[in-house]
Amino acid sequence: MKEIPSMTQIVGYQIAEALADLGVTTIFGVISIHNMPILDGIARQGRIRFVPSRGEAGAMNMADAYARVSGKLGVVLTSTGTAAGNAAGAQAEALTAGSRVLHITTQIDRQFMDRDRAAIHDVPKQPAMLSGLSKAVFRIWDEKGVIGTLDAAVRAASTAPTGPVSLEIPIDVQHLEAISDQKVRPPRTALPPVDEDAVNQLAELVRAAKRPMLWLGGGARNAGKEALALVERGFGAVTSTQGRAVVPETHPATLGAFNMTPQARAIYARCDLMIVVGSRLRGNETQNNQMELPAPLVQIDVEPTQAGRNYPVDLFLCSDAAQTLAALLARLPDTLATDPQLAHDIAIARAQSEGQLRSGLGPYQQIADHLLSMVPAGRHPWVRDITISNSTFGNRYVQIAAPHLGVHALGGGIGQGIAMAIGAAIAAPESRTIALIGDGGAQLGMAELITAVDEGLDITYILMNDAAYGVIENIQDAQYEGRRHFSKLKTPDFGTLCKAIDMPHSKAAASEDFAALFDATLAVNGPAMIEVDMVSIGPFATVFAGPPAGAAGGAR
Ligand SMILES: Cc1ncc(C[n+]2csc(CCOP(=O)(O)OP(=O)(O)O)c2C)c(N)n1
Repeated sequence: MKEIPSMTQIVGYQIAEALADLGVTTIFGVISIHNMPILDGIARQGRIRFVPSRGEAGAMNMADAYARVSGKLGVVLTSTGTAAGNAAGAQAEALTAGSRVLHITTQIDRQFMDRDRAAIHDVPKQPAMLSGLSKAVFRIWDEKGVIGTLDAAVRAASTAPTGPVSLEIPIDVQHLEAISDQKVRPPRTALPPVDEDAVNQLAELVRAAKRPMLWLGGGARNAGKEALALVERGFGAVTSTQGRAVVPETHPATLGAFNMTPQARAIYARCDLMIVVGSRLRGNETQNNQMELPAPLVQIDVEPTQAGRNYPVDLFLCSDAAQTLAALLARLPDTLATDPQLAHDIAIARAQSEGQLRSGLGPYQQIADHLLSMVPAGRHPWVRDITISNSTFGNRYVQIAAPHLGVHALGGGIGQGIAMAIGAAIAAPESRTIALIGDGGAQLGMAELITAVDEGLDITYILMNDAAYGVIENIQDAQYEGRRHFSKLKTPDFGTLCKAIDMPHSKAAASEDFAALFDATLAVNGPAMIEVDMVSIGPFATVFAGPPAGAAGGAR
C-alpha cells in the first residue's frame, strides 16, 4: 500500500480541502479502502465533521435530510461497488425529493475500471447504475480534472431543479499528487429569466378571477413571502406535502396539505383559476391525476419538461417560483376583487377535513393533538417514515413551522426515517428533532439508531409499534379477502434493543400516557425513544388501507 504523504499533496486531500472551502461542514458515509485518502484528509485537516453511519443507505438518507433542513449541500461518501449500491434506495428518495446531494463514490484503479476484469469492489456498469438515481454523474479521470469536475458536480446538484449528483473518484486518482494552484469557488447558479409576456398574461387571468387558488409544491419553498402576499391580496392556498408551510399552516385561507379531501375538491370545483407553483402534482396527492382541478390551470416551474406533464395547462411559465410570483405581484393591485367568501369557505373546508381525519384516529387523537401543540411551537424538525400514523395525522394534521422543518419519504419507501432524523438533527441543532416511525420501517434502518447515540444527537423517536406491517394488513383485508401473508413480522423488544445501545426508552401502553412520556424525552440529552404500544391501545377508528384511493385525505 502506498504511504500517504504530507498534507494537501494528494488528490484525496485536495478533495477534502475543496469541500471545506465550498462551505461543507458535515459529510456522512462509511470508510473503506477505496475512500481512505479523502477521509484521511478530512480527519487531518479537521475542518469537516465526518459522521460514520452504519450503512450507506443511512448515510444517503442523512445527507438528504441534512440538505432539506439546512438548505445547503448534503454530502455523502461511499465506497465503490456494493457500497455505492447500498445507497441506491435512499438515493432514489433524494432524487424524488430533488435534494441537493453530492454522492461522492469511488472506483477501482483506472487500469481495471469499466472492463469487467474482476477486481475487488468492481461493478463494471457502476456509472449506469448511478445514472438512474442521479441528476447527473461525473468522474474525476486524473489530477488535472479535480477542481473542474468537483465544481461541475456541486453546480449540478445546487442548480434548480436541484437533485442528487454522483461523482466517481477512482482510488488511484485519489493517490495522485495534486495540482496545487487549483481552487474551487462556490458556484453561482443561474435561473432562467422571468418571461414578462407570460406574466402579463397571468396577471390578466388573475384580474379576471373571483376565486383564485395557489397550489404550492416543494419548488415553491423559496417563495413563501410572495405566496403569502398573494393570499393576503385575496388568493386561497393549498400545498402538496413537499410544499407544506410555504404559506403558514395556521393561515385561515389555506387548506394546508388537506389537498385531496372531499371538502378540498368542493373548493376546487368553485374556483376559477389555479396557479400550480413548483409542484409535480404527484399521483398520490391528486388521485393519480384524476382529481378535478380548477380551470384555467397555470403552472410555474423552473424545469421546462415539467410543462403540462400531469395535467394539461392553459399557461406555463418556465421560471423560478419566487421571482415569477414577485413579478406577478408587481402587476396586481393591493387588493384583488376576489370573492370575500373564499377565505371563509377554505377555513370551513379545512376545519371539516381536520375534524373528519381526527375522528378517524380514534384512540390516537390524544397523541396527534399533543404533537400538534408541540411540534410547530418548538420549531422542531418533523421527520416521518412511511407508517399509518404519518399517512393519517403526521403528513397534514400535525403542523410544521416552516417548509424546511418537514422531512418525509416522499417516494413512499419505508425504513428511512431513523437516518433522516440524524441528518435533520445535525442541520438544526437548536431544536430537538422529532421522528415518527413504524416498527416495520424501523427494522430496515435500526442500525442507525447506534449512529444517533454515537453522535449524541437530540432526537425523539416515536415508534408506532403495531407488531406488523399494519398498512399491508389493511390492504390485504380490503383487497385480498383478509389473506394476511408476509405482513406479520417478528418485532424486536425495542426496550432491550435501546438498553443495549444506551438509548433511553419508554413505552406508552395507553394514549393518555403519551404526553407526559413524550415531554420527558424533550429534556433528554441525546436521542431517546418513546414506543407507542398499538397492540394494547387498539385500532384506529377508520382503517387506512393505502393511497391513493384510501381513507379520506389519505395520501402518504
Ligand atoms: C422500501 C420499501 N419496501 C416495501 C414497501 C411496502 N410497504 C409499505 S408500508 C409497509 C409496512 C410498514 O410497516 P410499519 O413501518 O410497521 O408501519 P405500519 O404500516 O404498521 O404503520 C411496507 C412493507 C415500501 N413502501 N418501501
